Amino acid sequence: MDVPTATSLRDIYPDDAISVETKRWEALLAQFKEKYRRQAEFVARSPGRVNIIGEHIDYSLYEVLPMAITADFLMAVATQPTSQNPTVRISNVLSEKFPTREFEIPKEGEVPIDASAHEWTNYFKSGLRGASELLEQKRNNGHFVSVGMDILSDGTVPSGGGLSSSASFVCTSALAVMKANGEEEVDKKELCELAIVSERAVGVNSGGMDQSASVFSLRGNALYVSFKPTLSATPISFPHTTPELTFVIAQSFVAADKHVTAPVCYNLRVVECTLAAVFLSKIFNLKRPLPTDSSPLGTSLRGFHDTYFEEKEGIPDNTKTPVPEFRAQLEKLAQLTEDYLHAEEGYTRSEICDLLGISEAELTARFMSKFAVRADRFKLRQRALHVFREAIRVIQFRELLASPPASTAAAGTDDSGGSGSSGSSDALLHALGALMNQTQDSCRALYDCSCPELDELCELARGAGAYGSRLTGAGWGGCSVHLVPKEKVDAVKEAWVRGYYRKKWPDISEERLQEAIVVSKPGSGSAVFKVL
Ligand code: NG1
Ligand code: MG
Repeated sequence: MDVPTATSLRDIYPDDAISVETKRWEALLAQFKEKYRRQAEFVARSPGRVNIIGEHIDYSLYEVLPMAITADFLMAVATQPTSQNPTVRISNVLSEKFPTREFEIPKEGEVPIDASAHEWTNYFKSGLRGASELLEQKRNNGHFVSVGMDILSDGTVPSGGGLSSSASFVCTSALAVMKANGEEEVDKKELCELAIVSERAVGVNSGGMDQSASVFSLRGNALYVSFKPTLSATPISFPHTTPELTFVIAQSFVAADKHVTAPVCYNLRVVECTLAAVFLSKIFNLKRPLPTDSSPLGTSLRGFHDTYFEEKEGIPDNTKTPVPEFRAQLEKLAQLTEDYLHAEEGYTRSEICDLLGISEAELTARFMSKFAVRADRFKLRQRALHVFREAIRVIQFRELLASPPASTAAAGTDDSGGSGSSGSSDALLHALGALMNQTQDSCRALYDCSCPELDELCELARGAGAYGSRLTGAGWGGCSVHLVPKEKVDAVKEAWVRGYYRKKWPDISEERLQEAIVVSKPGSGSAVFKVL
C-alpha cells in the first residue's frame, strides 16, 4: 500500500478544513518561491494523531486505537541540481522560532545528529538518515548520498502536546527525502518503520503508534494498529450514531517535552515494562529467553505474554489467537500480576538483581544503558497491571464500535423516550466513554503519567456532559481527549474556559484559546502533492 499522491486538498482534509488549508498551502508555496527564487516541486505532508484508547502499551507491543487529526506537518520541496557537495537548506514559515539551517550531506557515513541539543532540524535529519539507509538497501549500489534539497516547512501540530508533532515531522521528512530522490511509489509500511526507528535517534525510546497513525490513517476512520507478528494497521469505521460521535481535544498547556523528562518519565516506563516482562518470565520459570522482537526496545510484555502461553498452554502461534482467547489470556496475566508482583512501593535494583540472578552492573548494561533512566524503585506491578488491562480495554472499545450494544429503548423506554436509534447510540457512547474514563484512572493511579491539570480538565468535561475524558499521548502534561455529544461541545468548552483556562491565565488571548481546544474529525495520513 503506497503513500497516495493527492491531486486536490479534498483528498487530504475533511470538508470543514478545506478553506483554511487552501490559504495555508497557497501561502507556503508563495513563500517558497520568494525564499528560494523558484517553484517547489512537491509538498509532502503527514498528520498528527490523537490516541483514542490504548495508552502506553505500544512499546509493550499491544494493539492501540489512534486516529489522525487535521493538523499536520508540511514540507514544500525542490531538489537542487546534482552537485559534488549536495546541501540541504531547510526553513520554516515561523522563521524566528525555527531559524533557517543549511548543511552539507556527508559523502560517507550518516548525517550527524546532536540529540542533546533541542535543535528543531534534528527531526528532519533523523528522517533524512532513515530514508537514506532505506534507499541504500533498496538500491543496493554502495553508500547512498541524498540529492540536495531546498525545503520550507509549516507544522500546525502543537509541539510537546501529546498529538505526535514529533512523529508527523519525522514522517514528513522521510517521505520528502524519498520523493526528492526519485522514489515514484513510497510503501506505507516501509515509511512507517523507518520513521519509528528514526525517531529513536533523537533520544526517546518510543513505540510505533504515532508514526503508524500518521502514515496509515484514512479519513473518517480510527486506526487499529497491531505490532505483532509485524506492523499492521486496519481502518475502523465509526458507527453512525445520534448524537454524532465527536472527539474533542484540550491542551493542558503543561509542557510535556519527553526529551527532557524521558529518564524519569517516558523512558523509565519503557524500562519498568521491560523489567516486568523479564521478572515475570523468571517467576514462571519460562525455559526460553524472551524474544527481543521489540528491539531496540528490548523484551516486551507481549513477548512474555506469547512465550508464557506457548510454554504453559502449548499455544503454538499466539499471534493468531482469536479475540475471546486473547482477552482471556490478558485477564489471566493481570491476575497473575496481582498474585505474584507484590511490591506496592516498587522493586529496588538489588531485589530485581536477586530474582534475575544478575549483577547490578549487568542490570544497568542490559536494560538502562541505551536510554539512561533515573530511579531507585521500579513499579513493575503497577505498570504491568495497567498494560494488561489497557490492552483489554482496546479490545472492548473495538468490539463496541463493531457491534454497538442493543438499544436501551429496546430494553424498555429510555429516559428520553426517543427512538431506538438514539437509545442505542446513548448506550454505545456511555460504554465507550466509560472505557476512556477507566483508562484515565489507570494512567493516573497505576501508570502515574497524568498530572493535576489533566485530571482537572477531565473532571470539568465530565461535569459538563462528556461521556469519557482522558489524557492522550505520553501524558505528564500535553493533551486530553474527550468523547462529547455534539450538542454538549459548547458546554464543555465553556466549562474549560471558565474553570481552567481563564482561571489559570486570566489574560489568555482569544487565539490561544482557539489553539487550546480542537474538534478534529478523523483525517487521512501521509500524502504527497505534486506541484510541478
Ligand atoms: P506522544 O506523547 O504523542 O509523543 C508517546 C509515544 C508513543 C506512545 C505514547 C503513549 C513518542 C514519539 N511517542 O506519544 O509511542 O508510547 O507516548 O501511548 O514518544
Ligand atoms: Mg511525540
